[in-house]
Amino acid sequence: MPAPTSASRSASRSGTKAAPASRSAKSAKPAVAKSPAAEAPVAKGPAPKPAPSKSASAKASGSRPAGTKSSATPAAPKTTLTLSSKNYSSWSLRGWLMCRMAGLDFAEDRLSADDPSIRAELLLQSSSFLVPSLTHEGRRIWDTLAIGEYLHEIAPEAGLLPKDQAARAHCRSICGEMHSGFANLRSALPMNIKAHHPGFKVWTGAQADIERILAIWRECLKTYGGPYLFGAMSMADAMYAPVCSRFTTYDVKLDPATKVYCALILSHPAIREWSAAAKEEPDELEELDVEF
Ligand SMILES: N[C@@H](CCC(=O)N[C@@H](CS)C(=O)NCC(=O)O)C(=O)O
Repeated sequence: MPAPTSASRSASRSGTKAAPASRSAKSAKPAVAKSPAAEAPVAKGPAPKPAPSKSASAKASGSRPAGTKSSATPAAPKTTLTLSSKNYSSWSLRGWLMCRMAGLDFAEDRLSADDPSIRAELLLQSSSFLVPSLTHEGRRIWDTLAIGEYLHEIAPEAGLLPKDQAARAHCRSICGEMHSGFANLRSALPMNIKAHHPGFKVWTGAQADIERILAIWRECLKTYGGPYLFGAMSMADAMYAPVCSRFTTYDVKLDPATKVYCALILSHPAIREWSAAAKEEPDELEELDVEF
């Protein structure tokens, strides 16, 4: 079982909460349904199709054809995505964005990491303490890559993975690299949407991670023509979205192509919605709010 992250340890010690203690189970509507490019600085390339499969939306939301008797149609199990702080939890953002891209009709189940009873509940939902964790049709899926792969299976038309086999393999490779790597970037530049540190001094180890990420982006944008990493929006953009937020928070210098890509991601309606909610979060985690 993984040890709690510094964020959760900090929350326990400081008594602050990473998210409201009460659950805010909001119904989430697909935000990627509209053409994201239409509202983004670079408007080319196809928008991801959100059209959820029956399995992904109608069944999940428990909807049934008008006129049918409720007794004849048992309510479908609720679809929920368990998350923690929208300001600090980069993995929550990735999982949430993927669910939106897949057009999933889900409720958010936001848990505070510092309450023992809530942590016990989280443990029931995922065999790790980690978020995000998706509950869909009575199945529990945790770990962001597993969630992304599952969403691709239930809503293949949403394009979380590219159609072309070579591009799909490339996409999985860079998602995997994000999932298992860049530890220096994560620890030195933690996601903190509310914060801004102009002139932030990046240490060498984190700078090497930044260079690698920028090289990945440049290669994708050149190979697939943008505006997203694989042309249309894919799982890879969700995996790297928190990096765009970190680059803004810590004032990381970017070349024109990667700057345009970051602006595209950060101006996406779903990301804007997430960031607005993050900024509304009242609580702060001291360890992640150090003065630089
Ligand atoms: N490999 C996991 C990483 C998830 C992760 O580290 N989540 C953090 C939040 S960003 C977490 O749940 N930490 C435990 C805690 O805060 O108690 C995934 O891909 O989902």
